[in-house]
Amino acid sequence: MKVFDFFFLWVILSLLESLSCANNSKVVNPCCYYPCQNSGVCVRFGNTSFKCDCTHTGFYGDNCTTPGFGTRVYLSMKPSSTTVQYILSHFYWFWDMVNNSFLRDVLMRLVLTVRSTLIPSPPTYNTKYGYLNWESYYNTSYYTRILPPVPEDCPLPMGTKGKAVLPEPKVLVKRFFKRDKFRPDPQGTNLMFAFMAQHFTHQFFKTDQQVEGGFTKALGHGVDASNIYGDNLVRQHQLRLHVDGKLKYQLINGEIFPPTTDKVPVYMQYPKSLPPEQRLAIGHESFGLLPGLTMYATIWLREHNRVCDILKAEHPTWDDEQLFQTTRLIVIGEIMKIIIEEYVQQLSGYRLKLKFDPTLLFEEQFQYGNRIALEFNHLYHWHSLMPDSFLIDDTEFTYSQFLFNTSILTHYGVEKLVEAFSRQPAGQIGGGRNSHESLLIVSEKVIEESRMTRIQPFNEYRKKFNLKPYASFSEFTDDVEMARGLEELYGNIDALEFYPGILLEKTQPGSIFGPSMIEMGAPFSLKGLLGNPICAPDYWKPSTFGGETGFNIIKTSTLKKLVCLNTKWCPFVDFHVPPNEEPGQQSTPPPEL
Ligand code: ACD
Repeated sequence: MKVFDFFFLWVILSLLESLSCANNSKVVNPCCYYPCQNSGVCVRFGNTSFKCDCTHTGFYGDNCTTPGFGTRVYLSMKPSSTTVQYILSHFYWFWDMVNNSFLRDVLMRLVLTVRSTLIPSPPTYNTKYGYLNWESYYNTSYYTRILPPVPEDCPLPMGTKGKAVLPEPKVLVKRFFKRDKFRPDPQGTNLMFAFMAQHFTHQFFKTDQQVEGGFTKALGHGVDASNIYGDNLVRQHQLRLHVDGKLKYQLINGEIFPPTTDKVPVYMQYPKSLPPEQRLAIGHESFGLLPGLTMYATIWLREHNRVCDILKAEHPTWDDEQLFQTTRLIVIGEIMKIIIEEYVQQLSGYRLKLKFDPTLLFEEQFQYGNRIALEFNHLYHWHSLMPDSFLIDDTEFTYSQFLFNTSILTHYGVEKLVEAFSRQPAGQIGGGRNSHESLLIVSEKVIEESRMTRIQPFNEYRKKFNLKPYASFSEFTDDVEMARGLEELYGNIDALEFYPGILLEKTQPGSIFGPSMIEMGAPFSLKGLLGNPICAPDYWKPSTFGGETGFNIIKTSTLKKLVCLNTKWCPFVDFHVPPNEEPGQQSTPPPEL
């Protein structure tokens, strides 16, 4: 072949190749249409083909839309989630009866199993991998994902629907999240709850900001009390007294408070201007931010040391290590008891009395273990709980007076803070337009992160959690201005993002948030709580907790006991604002041990 012929052939081939590339670039990845329903898995074949894997979904057909016989029967009998919510939150007389009978256990077991089966276990996807693989399972530094990321090669940011450019996060939060006038939660949730939410969730939501891509620093993936003991062994040992299993502390007027960083030099995030004697050293490095968090840190520190004394009295031969480790397990159990029976109870608005009893699952198919999901982290951004200012003992604190002000705790003491936070209403979480201006930046960051991590549209999550996708923005919200604004910015309801979707959705009448928050939040929560190792049959027995005494501390734990067994006087304490009454009236002496 002559050089000229060779050159000619090369030009032709290059032309053909670039033509075929141009054609390929127009080929849309079929999985960008989210063609597989009912949890079917989309797998791309060749350029333009796909298959839905419907295995174990109960459906079959090209798009997993045809129910099998069993599924058809189940679906025809299954009440809608709205009906279930309605029944659970009405008919007092009926629930009074149920709560005092064996039916309480039957229904609680049903709640736990139905909710938990919606969470894949072992976990599946993560931000890097939209398909199953070993790395994704094995590398616990990732948050897991319930739905895979939007494929990288989709023509539009949310797949194939909506606008080519997503709305500016700043615009979204300013128009739809910003508070005009404080809207209290109609369920009566208070700041004691709001600070518990923040204190509790930061043990398992700890996004690694140093690296992009959905990573977490909270490797316990659940309730491990790392917010009290630190998220690594070095920090834990710095915080420990190494005597009788206890944590280090300082005494102020004879009362226990966390030590300061000049004595216990753990890394804490404080402004440079804060003097060393005001820098409290706590398990979680950011808990110096709010007096509500340092208050809870103090309560748990006192509780830990109180339980150590009880264990030591029964086990004088135990060394520091065994006292510490066993106390930690008891504290984890107490947290879970209070969270399920009081905190989730308050959120749910249910008349069914929720119960923390791991034995309910012993005869059921249930996988112990948990992996925190990125979607759970996003939906749990409940900053609208925060008020416009903080009222303590008739003094009003603005945000700038409140933030990083650790002297509020040491000046007023735990009792007065508990009383104040239990009396002050928190904001309604859902429905939008209820976030204090200074917190809008957090929502902005969540939206940015959700784009970087390519979280699928809100309607895809509605389907995943067995809810009907919204057909329009006016169905999604009754706020006409918001519906119009979202339509203009997103162009299509199927392109609405997950985070704005779950937080702006219209709330049920008299409810703290919309139905999607309950239907998506509950499975993550209950699987996360009951999947904790202490709930497994080999752990859930007296010996794990040092005997019946320790086991009973867990089984009888309440928020009121947690506070009042660790304070000089017993303030009004609840996750709910008090019924109309004069301040101070409900304060009582501490309960008996
Ligand atoms: C149910 C019970 C009621 C559920 C009500 C609301 C759920 C909504 C959001 C999540 C709520 C609380 C989260 C609490 C604990 C999280 C624990 C995570 C542990 C890793 O209807 O099922």
